[in-house]
Amino acid sequence: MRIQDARPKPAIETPRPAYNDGMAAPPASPALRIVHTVCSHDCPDSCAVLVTVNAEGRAVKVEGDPSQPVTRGFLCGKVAKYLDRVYAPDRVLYPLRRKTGVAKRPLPRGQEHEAFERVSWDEALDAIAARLKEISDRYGSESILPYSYAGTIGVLGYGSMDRRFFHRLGASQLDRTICSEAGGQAWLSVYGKKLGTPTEDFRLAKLILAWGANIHGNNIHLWPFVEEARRNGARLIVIDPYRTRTAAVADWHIAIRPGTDTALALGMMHVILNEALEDRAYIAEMTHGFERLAERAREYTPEYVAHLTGMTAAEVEQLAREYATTCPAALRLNYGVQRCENGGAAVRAIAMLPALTGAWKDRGGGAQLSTSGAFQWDEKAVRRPDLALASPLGRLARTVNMSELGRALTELGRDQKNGKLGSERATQQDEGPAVHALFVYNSNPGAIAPNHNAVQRGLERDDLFTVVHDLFFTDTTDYADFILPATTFLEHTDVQGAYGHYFVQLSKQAIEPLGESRSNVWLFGQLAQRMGFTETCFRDSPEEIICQALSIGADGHSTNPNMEHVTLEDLESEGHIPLAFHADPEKQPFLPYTSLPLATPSGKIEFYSEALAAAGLDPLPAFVPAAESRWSETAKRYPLELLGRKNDNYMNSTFANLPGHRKVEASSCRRLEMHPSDAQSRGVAEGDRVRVFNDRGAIELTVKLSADLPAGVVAARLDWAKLHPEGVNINALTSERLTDIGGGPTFYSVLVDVEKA
Ligand SMILES: Nc1nc2c(c(=O)[nH]1)N[C@H]1C(S)=C(S)[C@@H](COP(=O)(O)OP(=O)(O)OC[C@H]3O[C@@H](n4cnc5c(=O)[nH]c(N)nc54)[C@H](O)[C@@H]3O)O[C@H]1N2
Ligand SMILES: Nc1nc2c(c(=O)[nH]1)N[C@H]1C(S)=C(S)[C@@H](COP(=O)(O)OP(=O)(O)OC[C@H]3O[C@@H](n4cnc5c(=O)[nH]c(N)nc54)[C@H](O)[C@@H]3O)O[C@H]1N2
Ligand code: SF4
Ligand SMILES: [Mo]
Repeated sequence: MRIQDARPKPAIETPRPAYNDGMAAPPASPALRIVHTVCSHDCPDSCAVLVTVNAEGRAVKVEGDPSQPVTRGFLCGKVAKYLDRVYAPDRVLYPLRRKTGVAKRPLPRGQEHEAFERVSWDEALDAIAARLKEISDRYGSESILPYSYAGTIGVLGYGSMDRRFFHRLGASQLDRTICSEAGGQAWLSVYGKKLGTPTEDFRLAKLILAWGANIHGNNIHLWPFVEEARRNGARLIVIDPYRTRTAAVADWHIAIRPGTDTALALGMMHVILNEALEDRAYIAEMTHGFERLAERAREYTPEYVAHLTGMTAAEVEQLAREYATTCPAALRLNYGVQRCENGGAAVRAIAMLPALTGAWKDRGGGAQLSTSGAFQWDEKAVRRPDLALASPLGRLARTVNMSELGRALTELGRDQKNGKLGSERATQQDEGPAVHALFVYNSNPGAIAPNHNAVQRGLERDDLFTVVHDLFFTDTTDYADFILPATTFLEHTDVQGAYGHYFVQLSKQAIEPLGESRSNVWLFGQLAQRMGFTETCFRDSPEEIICQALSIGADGHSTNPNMEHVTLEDLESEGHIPLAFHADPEKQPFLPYTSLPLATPSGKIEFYSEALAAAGLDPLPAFVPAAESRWSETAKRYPLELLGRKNDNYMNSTFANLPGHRKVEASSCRRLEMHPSDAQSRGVAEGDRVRVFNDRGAIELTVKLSADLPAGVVAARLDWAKLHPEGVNINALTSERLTDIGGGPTFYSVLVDVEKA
């Protein structure tokens, strides 16, 4: 895949330690080699990982690349122990088929092998292809549903050959909303593109506002920059109902009530405008709809906002003043706030703050939700939606919202009258066949999907043909007809951007796939051929798809925006290359949203969105209490708001099976954190076993009294269901209700009650 670099190299230098040529320190022994890979887990940091491989081809060490300016030579606790995952004794290393007559039920850990038998890849692929053909012929190709998310966020692993395969097959399309769609769509409605303050520039801020952002747990490579800023006098304010490790070390932790962020942001605007702290010139030049926003903000007096959020009016005022008068002010908004029913409006309102104060103008100011919009891969070439025309449908298939998997598996195609499956974005998903085949990869819906009991009822259907491609026996493989072994990022090649920095990175295969494990690209290429798909794109190698993603031109350079200086050869030798606008931040800092036009309908920052109005939504942000919140009818029966949060030492459900990782989270995973006042009123004490329940399900947990969250709010952690005695996890309580914008899940708008078990 070496491509000659014809053009002179542009003067782009990534900071490198003096001892090397952009890669790692020289290996200690000549028998060792060091390979540049990229951590492909669903994390904003996308770390550059150097893998040391010994003469036998075994990876013996992983470390953060010191020459990558965001990775800075360290890895998080999860991936520092990565060889535990790669070489885990319980990895699934060959294809497995369900034994005849064995029902689909949760299997106790360690007993999975009894339900499955080993088969060869040939047998597995032939049988799967035959079954998919049969199902497509009998029920229509849309009765096949792929289900994938972010097991890997590499461009190839996340969505390339798989998308080609399912488009050509005519399978239902999956609306991948499970994580960030509400916030993502909300941000786009304001700014048109997902760009943000460069991570490295946070060190220049004088105020850092972490809003629904657990930096310590979920975004650790931002932390050194926060620390540097604080050493230079910056204050850190954290807005999170839960006292995270980040909140615990902040200068000010605002334990806001869940789902009330829209009110707080509008209240801040109220104060800012009342005290004339806005940046009139920036607003006039760069924004659209200011007057109407100002009118809306007038309703949100500090007193009203205090009543909603649980803060005092004086605190709302102080926060607004501090934010608007400190310069540079950097906002780290993460996706925590948009996992509530009102989450889209919340992200819109918060995103508008730096536009109101002009904070974007200062280096080290502005905001970051995601940087992903800067990476403009050639998605059409990689995913080939045009192949849908060659499918039996002759068009793009219907779309099914992944946040409603339970309904999709149990209701779709059965009762045409049952409400809308899948948000305002859905097109035809109320129509069409029931799901008869489910193909899961890059995801563990048995653990991570909302309304676990509905999902489980769906997965248990004996008329559902289920294939799962993963590395372990997960909560989902228990229901599979076939389990196929997948690779880790050490075992395949990929190219990757990031949603928390501005570097393009190449992840080179460091070791041979373990056992008979195979990458996503290989799997779907093989299956396509067994299905008789003759298009040559199904035989593309990973290297060829990387070239397509980068749109490598005749001269060897990428033709993607901001990647024109990137060649494969440079990527191979350097591992990571900054996007063009981030090549020399000292000389040319990147200040997003400081010049026009933007990619919004008006070309400006949209306080007021005609597009939302046209979609029948409120064109301005407004606080609307969630159907499951302390203000709703349901609260009379289930008065506690539940936060079913992530673990600092897992990645959603990933890593939960590894003893070393589990040890660190063991105590938090089966715990219900509860304010002492809520415990007292229920006669519950520290260490008691309690039943946490609502109409959808129940789970038993052990009480930990905690003043780390407001009264009326309880918290627990996401875990594998099968590691609990009753085979459920916290998603037994969450619902398939969708967010106001984007059709996202509402993991953090959940009401429950608690009683002694
Ligand atoms: N260690 C670790 N790192 C991860 C992950 C992981 O599971 N573990 N997951 C990865 C994934 S998938 C993602 S999407 C990213 C981003 O992850 P984030 O979006 O940062 O993740 P969360 O932990 O869901 O939410 C952040 C914080 O929001 C808080 N929160 C909940 N409800 C509200 C609310 O109504 N208002 C406010 N202000 N805060 C609220 C939560 O208590 C939490 O501390 O992290 C990634 N990184
Ligand atoms: N209660 C609650 N539920 C949540 C959340 C929450 O905060 N609370 N967070 C939500 C969020 S933000 C997200 S993003 C989702 C995450 O949902 P998922 O993306 O499903 O996340 P994981 O649990 O990490 O599962 C990923 C699976 O992919 C597998 N995998 C890894 N690499 C590969 C590969 O190369 N190929 C294949 N075939 N498989 C691979 C892993 O082994 C793992 O089993 O969960 C959501 N669910
Ligand atoms: S999970 Fe995140 S912080 Fe950890 S190594 Fe991967 S990219 Fe880096
Ligand atoms: Mo996520």
